[in-house]
Amino acid sequence: MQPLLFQNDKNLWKPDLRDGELFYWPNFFDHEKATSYYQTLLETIAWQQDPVKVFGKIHLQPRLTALYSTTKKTYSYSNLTLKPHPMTPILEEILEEITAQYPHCFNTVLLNQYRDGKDSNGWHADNEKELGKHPVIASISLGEARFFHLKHRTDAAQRLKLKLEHGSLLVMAGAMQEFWLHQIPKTAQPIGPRINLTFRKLI
Ligand code: MD6
Ligand code: FE
Repeated sequence: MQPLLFQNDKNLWKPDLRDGELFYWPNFFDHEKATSYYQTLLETIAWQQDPVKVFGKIHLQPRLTALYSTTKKTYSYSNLTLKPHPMTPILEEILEEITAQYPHCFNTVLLNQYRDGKDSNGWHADNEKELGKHPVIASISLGEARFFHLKHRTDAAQRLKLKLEHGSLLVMAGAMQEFWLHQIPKTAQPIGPRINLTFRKLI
């Protein structure tokens, strides 16, 4: 582990990475608040499981998703076009808390629900045109902790694994989406659900 810096009473871990910026606050929300958000989101978000095409074959995505936005713009990724739901008060509240820590004009949130260890999210970068050149993405994790893997696209020595804890905030910025890939791998552990919210700015 690299050293911890302190900012606004919350531990910040900021590794010195080549070609990108990553910020991680493990205890962004206290346990009780994180649990309350987790329960509400599990019950109230319009979760869906979308089909995706992988090597020409149609599968269901190995997780549930939902898109919420202050705009009516659609968001396309993995050959999918998602039409957003309007933002809800709880999502607005989480968004305000994030921007108090990391000011940025996020307008859209993509939610993922990993129902158990078999659900996953394969190697990808969030580099869709609608996000602009060097997007800032803020990610909240709730529920079961899962490993998050990062690897540089061309420099095999640059790899990173971190455990995304209940109530944590991760921000990726700078050239991260241009030069790095990330994933949530499957795990054989018998584990419960995890919810992830990634706030973005759709242009
Ligand atoms: C997840 N997160 O944590 C998936 N992408 O379940 C992401 O794919 C992600 O956490 C961009 C920025 C932050 C993220
Ligand atoms: Fe991502």
